Amino acid sequence: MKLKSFSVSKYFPSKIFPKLNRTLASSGLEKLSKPIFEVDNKSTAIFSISIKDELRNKLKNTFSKNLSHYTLREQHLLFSYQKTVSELPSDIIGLVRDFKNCPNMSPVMLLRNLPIDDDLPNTPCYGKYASNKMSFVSESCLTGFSQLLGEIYCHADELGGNLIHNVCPEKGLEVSNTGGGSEKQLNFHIENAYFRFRPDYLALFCLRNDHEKHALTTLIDARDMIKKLTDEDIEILRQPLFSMRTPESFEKEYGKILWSEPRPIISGPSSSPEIIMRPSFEMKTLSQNATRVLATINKKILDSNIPSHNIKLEPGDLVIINNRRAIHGRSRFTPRYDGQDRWLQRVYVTKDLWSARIDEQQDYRIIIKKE
Ligand SMILES: O=C(O)CCC(=O)C(=O)O
Ligand SMILES: [Fe+2]
Repeated sequence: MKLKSFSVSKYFPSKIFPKLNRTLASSGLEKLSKPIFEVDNKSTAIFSISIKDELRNKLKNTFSKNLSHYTLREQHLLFSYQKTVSELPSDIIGLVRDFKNCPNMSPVMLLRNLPIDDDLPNTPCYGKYASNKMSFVSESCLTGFSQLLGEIYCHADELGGNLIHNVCPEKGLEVSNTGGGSEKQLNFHIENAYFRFRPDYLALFCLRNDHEKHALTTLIDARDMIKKLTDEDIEILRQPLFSMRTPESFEKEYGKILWSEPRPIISGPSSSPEIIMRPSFEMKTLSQNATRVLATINKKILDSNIPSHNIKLEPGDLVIINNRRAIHGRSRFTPRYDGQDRWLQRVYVTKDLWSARIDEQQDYRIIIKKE
């Protein structure tokens, strides 16, 4: 059998990813007669891996043995983590580690054709438990892969303090700027810009798409954004002139709107900038120049001058977004509320829970810090 040569440089042109020249440990691939995944790197913003049916079936078999509902949290997380590490070929684990560590790599990773549960119940309400879901294949994929990147956590004050958020259209929230919205597009944002402790990644696993398959998850790479702005505009974005509003999903619990201390929108090296941004109506600007630059960005996004990328999530797709390096959103779609609506499951991932701790904290994965 001819060995398939497999090196990262094949997938990442050296011009774009100069630091990535590690040849993947081919241990997983060279023993196989046919590859069990395929890599597609047409875009520098999204790095996509398609899992072949053979590996999907193996994962499904293993994950269907995870009988811990995610309310039995640590059992569930330990099972999915350990099985993900032991069932995946080292090449895929290597790519996820590169995604985590390499500042030049794509900010978004898409894993396709992962297993989902055979018997899915009706799509639940936004943020509510799917209490009649009796197997945990989707949750295991979501938490297993996410834990290759760090620790999964949630906020006590958001969506009932659940570790896994069911992101589904909810009656009455159609035009809201939340995960429960549908009829209005969800504007570009990072997750939890209001907080100092923010997720490094958010992971979304698709169980159902919308009936008409119109919903698109939208993404902008921060590198693409600053390439399209003048030095003068970027200098303004680097100043702490932008205050972030509490996400709507928290405001119900807080009973009021809060604003963060002023933050810069862009920080760090220009080749790998960090971005903190919400839609304009969820940010207060502290100078006229700051207001003007935001208007410029919004116009450039509308005119497609700043490139955005769309992913039509299919059941079994897992998208992991680096929340420091990309902004994301969602196009509009029409819900039917017939039990078969769009259904994503979401987790927040941090590289380290340490900076979220406060004296009153009871549970290290459930954050109660309000700033
Ligand atoms: O529905 C989507 O595709 C994205 C939703 C989103 O922004 C989120 O859950 O944080
Ligand atoms: Fe989001």
